[in-house]
Parts: sequence; structure tokens; C-alpha cells
Amino acid sequence: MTTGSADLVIVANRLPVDRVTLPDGSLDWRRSPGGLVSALEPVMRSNDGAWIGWPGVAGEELEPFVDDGLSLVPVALSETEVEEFYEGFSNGTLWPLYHDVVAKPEFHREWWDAFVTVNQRFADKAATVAAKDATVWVQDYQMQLVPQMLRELRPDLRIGFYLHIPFPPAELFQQLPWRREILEGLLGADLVGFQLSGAAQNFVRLVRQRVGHKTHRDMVYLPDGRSVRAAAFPISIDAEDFEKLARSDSVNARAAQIRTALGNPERVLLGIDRLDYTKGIYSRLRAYSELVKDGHFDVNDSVFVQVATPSRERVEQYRVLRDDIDRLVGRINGDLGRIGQPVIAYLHSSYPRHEMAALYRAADIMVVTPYRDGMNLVAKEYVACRYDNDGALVLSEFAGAANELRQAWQVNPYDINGMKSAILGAATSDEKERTRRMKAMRKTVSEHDVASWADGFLAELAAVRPSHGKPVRPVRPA
Ligand code: GDG
Repeated sequence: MTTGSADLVIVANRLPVDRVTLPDGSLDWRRSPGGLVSALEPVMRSNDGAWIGWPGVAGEELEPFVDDGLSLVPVALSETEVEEFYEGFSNGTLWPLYHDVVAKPEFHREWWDAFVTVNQRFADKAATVAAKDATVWVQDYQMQLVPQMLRELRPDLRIGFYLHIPFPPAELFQQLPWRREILEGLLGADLVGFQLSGAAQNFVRLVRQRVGHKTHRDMVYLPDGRSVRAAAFPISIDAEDFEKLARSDSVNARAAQIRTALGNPERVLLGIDRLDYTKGIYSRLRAYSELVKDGHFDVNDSVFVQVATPSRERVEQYRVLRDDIDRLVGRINGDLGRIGQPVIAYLHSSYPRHEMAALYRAADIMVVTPYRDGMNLVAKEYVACRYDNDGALVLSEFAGAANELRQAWQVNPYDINGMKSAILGAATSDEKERTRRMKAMRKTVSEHDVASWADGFLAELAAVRPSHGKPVRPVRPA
């Protein structure tokens, strides 16, 4: 097989760019916002990296191109594959199954067939792009078969896999008709990374039970002599960059403008989520509305701003959720709001990073209450923006971030009364208490940023497979 020239290859469902139409009608690419891109960009640049992914438009066959110094390799998906591989198996089967079956996963054999076909296409592409002995880092649940498929084509490669979402307990994973194939797909990697150590343990236990391989602690020993390590690498954000943005005059001016537009309330509560049923938006808004109804908050001096970024709008469960939230917000504001004073200021839209930072700056209480979340970067972004050491974070125990952000007001998102008490506790806390908590959380977020996440994973990958592959140069040399 002919090899390519990239020493580091990222394989992800999406390319890190979005297609945009310029005012003159021509097409161009814009870097998509997000921590993963900013985390991997420096390491890609210092390692002749290439990024393989779908450009986000069905049916387009594009040649590899360079965008702002990054080498991008598009993989085409047909309209049917977008429906069956992406909306179907990835987001209709795996996403709910891996998030505690918060919604019912659907199992369709034609979705699975499309998943296999598309994963094989990504593996084939990676095999032609990677240089001899290169490192390939495969990202997330849409790509779980790629490690094994790639290993068969290119045994010389050092392969890592990282799962951004939770890995479910055995009792749930076992529902999947293709459970063994997924486990074997992941075992093609030398290192399988998870957000939390509990997820890594779930994986190793399932491998032992379902595939029958020998395991010891975080290691799996394969019959061919190869070994695979499963471990936790909690993802993070570019904290320094967020703080810099938050400190800028323009962000602070915009934050003041937002508060004025809200009627200068005494208290602004904030939720920012992709509009997803895992994020617990419905129960959170109910909890807050009950606090207003019970007289703990007054619409004259408090408002809850909920930003719900449009997401997966062609998937039925997401359309139903949107309608449910629309109805709930309408009912709450109809019952409890006043002219010019809604209980909930609801925004179904996505915003530039600058506006996100201004919202974080404007919020006294950030409410993050997913039923289950791999990490939740919004919680960490809020903390990074609070350089004044003020502001309160209410955080679900079931977000990966709860493991690190121990000083948040932690809640069980299924317990509405518990959420009410936590929101009230945060709202009535004194400044000293908020500062104590925020300082501790800020230390955690700034010490464990996304560069240390990427360097930590790649260094461990090199250690697991020392005799093969060129070393990857770290973002921040030790
Ligand atoms: C998955 C896992 C894990 C949101 N709206 C806008 C916007 N965002 C940005 C946020 C944040 C990111 O999107 C969302 O990240 P989360 O971690 O909160 O959630 P998921 O999208 O579900 O991410 C999750 C993550 O992967 C990383 O491993 O933490 O558990 O589910 O960065 O700021 N950004 C902009 N405009 C918006 O309207 N610019």
C-alpha cells in the first residue's frame, strides 16, 4: 500500500471548517468554533498534520485542500449516508444509548450497514494519508470502527482513539446488537481514551466479558501479543484564550449592554446548551419557574436567559424536544411574566464566541444540569471567564466536569426540589463563599487546559507503543 506524508492524522466525523458563501457569491471555508480545533491546531502544525473529515455538505466530492496552513482531507457522504450513518446510527442509536438511554435508541440494520461502510471509507482515507509509522488519532463515537479497520490496512501505525461522550455501563451497552463489533473496532487502537476513569473501566470489563480477552487493570491483552490501554483523559478548554477574551473591553461593554437590555435585574441566571435532550433544559426551566411561582425569585429583579443552539434538527427526537421547550417557555412566560419582564429570555440561536463570553460575564449564576454529559465545556468556559472570582456555578453530578469542578453547587438533575434548593443556595450565597468556590475551580481549569489534554494523550499513546512510530512533538514542550 502506498503511504502518505502526514506524521499526525486526525480522523473525525467533521472537518474543522464550515462552508460559507461570501458576499460575491463565491464559496469559502470558515474555521468552526470549538475547543477540539483549537486544541489540535498547534499540535497539527508542529507535526505536518492532516485532518480527515466530512465537510458537512451531502454529496460533495472535494479534493484535499489547505486552509490557513492546515491540511484538510474531505471524505464524501451521500444524502442517504447522512441519514443512515450520521442522523441514524450515530445520533439515533449510539448517542441515546451512550447517554443512559435518556431517549430510546433505535436499532436498524440498514443504519448499521451504513455505519460500517462510512467507517471503512474513513479508514481507507487515513491509510493513504498517513506516513510510515505515523500517529493517527481517531475522534469520537461516529468513528468507533476505524481503529480496527485502519490497523488491518496499516499495522505500522500508532493509533489512538478518544471518546468525547460517556461510555455506558455494561447493562445498557449490551442492548446493542453490534456490541462485539464496536468493542473489536475500538481494540484496533493502542490507547483508548475516555473522559472519566469509570468509562474506561466499563470498557475493559465489557471487553473481558464479551470478547473474552485477558485484562488486568487498565490493560487489555490480545491473542496476537498486542496490548491496548484504556484510560481517562478529561478534556478541557483553552482557558487562557477564553479569559483573554473575557477581559477585553468590548466583551465587558457588551456584557453591560446585555444587562441593560434585560432591564438591569439584580440577578441574571444563564443556561447555554446545544438543544439536546441530554442537557436537561426542560427540568431546569421548570425548577426555576417554580422558584418564581413560590416567590423566591421576582420577575422584577431576576431573569433566566436560556440559549439553545440549534442542533440535529432533522432528527425526530430533536424536533419534538424543540416543540416541548417552546411550549414550556410560552406557558411559563404566559403565566408568570409581565410586560417587558419575561421569566425566561429564550434564544434559539447560535452566537459568536465574543457574545458567548459576554453572556458568561453578564451571568450571576450559570446553570448546567445535563442528565448525562461526557464533560460539558460550557461549565469550564464560564469558570474561565470569571476572572473577578465571582459568579456561581450550579452543575449536574452527571456531567463529566463535576469530577473536577467539585466546588460548584452540585445537583441531581432528576431531583427538581434538589435543583431548586441548589439554585436558591447559589443565589443567596455571600461573596466570600462564591469567591472561595470560584477561585478553586479557576485553578483547576487553568491547570488542566486543552493543550495539556492533547499533550497528555499523545505522550501516553507514544508510551503505550514505544517501539513503533515517530514521536509526536507536544504543543507545550516539557
Ligand atoms: C461533546 C460532549 C464534551 C455552544 N453554543 C454555541 C457555542 N457553543 C460551544 C460551547 C462549547 C461547545 O459548543 C459545547 O460543548 P459541550 O461540552 O458543552 O457539549 P457538546 O456539544 O455536547 O460536546 C461533551 C464535548 O463534546 C467535548 O469533548 O464536553 O460532553 O457531549 O465550547 O461554547 N459556541 C459558539 N456559539 C454558540 O452559539 N461560538
